[in-house]
Amino acid sequence: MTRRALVTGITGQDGAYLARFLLEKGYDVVGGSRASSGRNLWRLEALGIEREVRIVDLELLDSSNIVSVIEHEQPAEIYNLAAQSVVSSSFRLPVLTGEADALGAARILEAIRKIDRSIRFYQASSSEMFGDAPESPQSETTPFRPRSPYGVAKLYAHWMTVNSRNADGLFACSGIVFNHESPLRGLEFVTRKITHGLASIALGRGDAVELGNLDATRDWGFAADYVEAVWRMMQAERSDDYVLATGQSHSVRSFCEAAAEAVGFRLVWRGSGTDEVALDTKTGRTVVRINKEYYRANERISLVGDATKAQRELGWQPRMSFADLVRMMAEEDLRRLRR
Ligand code: NAP
Ligand code: G4F
Repeated sequence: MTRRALVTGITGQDGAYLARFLLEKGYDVVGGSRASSGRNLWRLEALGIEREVRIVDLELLDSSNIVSVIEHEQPAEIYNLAAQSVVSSSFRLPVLTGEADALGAARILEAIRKIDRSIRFYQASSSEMFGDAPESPQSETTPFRPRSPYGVAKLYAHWMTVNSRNADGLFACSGIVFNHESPLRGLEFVTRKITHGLASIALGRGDAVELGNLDATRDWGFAADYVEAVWRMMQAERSDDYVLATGQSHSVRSFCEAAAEAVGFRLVWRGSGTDEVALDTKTGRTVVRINKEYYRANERISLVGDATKAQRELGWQPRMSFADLVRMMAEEDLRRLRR
């Protein structure tokens, strides 16, 4: 019989890649999307799968809606990817972020407990839960010290997932996932902001890209690699938690340099602090400048993951390198902008 999966957050980056992956595995994919945001299907369209998934109204803030979707669809697996996922916004919207990212997961777990305890559950947890971590790299045993309302909300959902497994016996797993990017990444995140911004300048449109902390580092992988690990977690004999990461960290500055090269610029940095700028050596044009608005309060700079457990137990390793990821994103932005 065809296995049915319910993917919350289907309109997001990971929702689109996971839906494509599950369809390739022969799943019947039901995608949850909140009606209130106007159903933006561009990512599913970009992957050519918008007609292959069935979209249902699913709002994380509404328990009764969650219960009726699960009762009606009877999925074998639920992947909870929906979230207010922008860390900087969570400082301005701490309560909404908690409602969606913390209580949203709790609402789904409660519904599973009441409707059908055999439904498998995946929670999209985040490396932001580590926050001011006492060690680097971070693994499943690293203590959590979140430094943003987003990290705090995700930590609640993570512990509810762990508790549902340990206290209630549900199959509930959590991916403690480090940053993963793609051409389908939202423009509010730094990687796509850079590739889209530099591609626009290269095509003669747009002004310098304005960024915050250039020396912030992240462990950046490719989103399509990560959804495979998520699926593997859900097929395991027993549920558990896994860090998903590349183990390599790069700075925002080096992301800029790689993206600039992919669109035909060569960068030279001038000045310091908030006066620092990047010029293209060929044209002398300023292509990156600093805007204090994008500096983040409370940020711990070095987050890098140790995914040894996922490699050992799930046989998973990310495939795409940092250089290939940046080039692919920049080239895809050039292609889209030319169209
Ligand atoms: P994304 O592109 O921002 O997608 C988020 C999805 O959640 C969108 O489909 C959005 O729907 C939906 N959503 C937001 N609020 C909702 C609500 N109240 N009810 C129902 N749906 C709601 O995020 P992503 O990058 O794909 O990430 C997927 C998940 O992994 C998120 O939970 C994120 O926090 C987590 N995560 C991501 C990363 C990463 O690097 N990408 C790393 C660690 C963890 P609309 O289209 O209606 O806005
Ligand atoms: O791209 P970002 O906004 O991603 P962030 O905050 O790490 O969050 C993403 O990854 C998390 C995994 O740990 C997810 F849980 C979360 O949902 C989301 O997908 O920022 C990356 C880094 C930060 O250090 C930030 O301070 O880039 C730095 N940065 C510098 N200038 C900037 C900018 N970030 C953004 N968004 N915009 C800037 O102009």
